[in-house]
Amino acid sequence: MSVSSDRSLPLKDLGWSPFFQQQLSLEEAEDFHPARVFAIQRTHMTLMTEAGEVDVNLGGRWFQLDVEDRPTVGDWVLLPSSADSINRLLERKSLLKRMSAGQNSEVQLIAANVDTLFLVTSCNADFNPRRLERYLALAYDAGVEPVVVLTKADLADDPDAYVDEVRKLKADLVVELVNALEGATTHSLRGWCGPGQTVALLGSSGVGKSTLVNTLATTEVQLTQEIREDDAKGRHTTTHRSLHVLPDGGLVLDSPGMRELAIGDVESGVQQMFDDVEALAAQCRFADCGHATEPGCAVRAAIESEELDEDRLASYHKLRREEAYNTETIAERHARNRDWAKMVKHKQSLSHKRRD
Ligand SMILES: Nc1nc2c(ncn2[C@@H]2O[C@H](COP(=O)(O)OP(=O)(O)OP(=O)(O)O)[C@@H](O)[C@H]2O)c(=O)[nH]1
Ligand SMILES: [Mg+2]
Ligand SMILES: [Zn+2]
Repeated sequence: MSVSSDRSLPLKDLGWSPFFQQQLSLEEAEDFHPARVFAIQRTHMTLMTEAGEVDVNLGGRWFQLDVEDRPTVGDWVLLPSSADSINRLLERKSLLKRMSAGQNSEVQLIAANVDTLFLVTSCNADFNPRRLERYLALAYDAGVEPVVVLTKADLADDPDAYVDEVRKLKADLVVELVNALEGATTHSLRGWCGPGQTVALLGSSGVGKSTLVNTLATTEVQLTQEIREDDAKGRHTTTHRSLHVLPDGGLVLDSPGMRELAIGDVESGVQQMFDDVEALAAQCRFADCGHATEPGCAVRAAIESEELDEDRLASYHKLRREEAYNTETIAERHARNRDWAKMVKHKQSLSHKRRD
């Protein structure tokens, strides 16, 4: 095991807390070192321990497990003193996940044990309230506090108009307007970056996630690149997720820009995002009201009185449908895997019997 000890930190500054400590047996506490996953590239993992950085290989057995049972960035794992592979994964405080894009969509883990999610979007063509709703549903479902960070305030004619748009999405939503290149304007973000606190940055390519990480770290830890001039789109500069320790404590997780965010298995997140619509729906005359042409529909009434936005209702329907569809797909796949595992076991026991 090779440990580079130039950056050693007490465990609690890496986010360790009683929640994790109490998961260890007495033997485990003696024989293993807790380590936090700082980056994963294919089978190569960069871990941070009290003694410094450790590189290990993620053995093949992990890839036979369900996606959710494999380590992801931000996870805590146990590392034996002698070996160069990890022993086990500790239970997570929070887990951010999405569905992969495309036909055969699968759950993908984004990050574990995150305290705050910076939803980064810029005051230009990237800005999209409907997309923000998806990101917010993801955060609410994981029980992670979302903060909408609007970058490139310095380039916009009327940056406050963007803040107003975000505030319409949900009452009490925290919004911060920054120039990610400038330390002074990002000062407001430091409140979420105290020692041992983990902040993850998510958003499209080119919005300034890595720029923000560099400014918060006060040094260039991540590569950044100019966006395309014609359509303001980024160039997918960051290619894998990684955690970074800030000089004043706090950990930030930079991630590659997302092309689209498909959601699944986040029903409660969608409900929390649209709790205003859900409250109206509870007043409809029919419990199974589709909020279309039914009499006594409180949702339609709210649209007519302009208390509720038509776009917001459409968005609610769309996210609910997508969420339900993907959740069902996940459940079906789990059932299929279970059946398959049963079949394999059965065949194995038959061949054992034959040998006996
Ligand atoms: N003027 C200004 N430029 C910014 C701001 N934030 C980011 N930029 C610029 O936007 C470009 C893209 O920034 P990055 O930090 O590489 O974007 P990213 O979100 O990390 O992009 P990916 O890694 O591709 O996902 C760079 O040229 C930055 O200098 C800002 O607040 N103001
Ligand atoms: Mg980047
Ligand atoms: Zn209704």
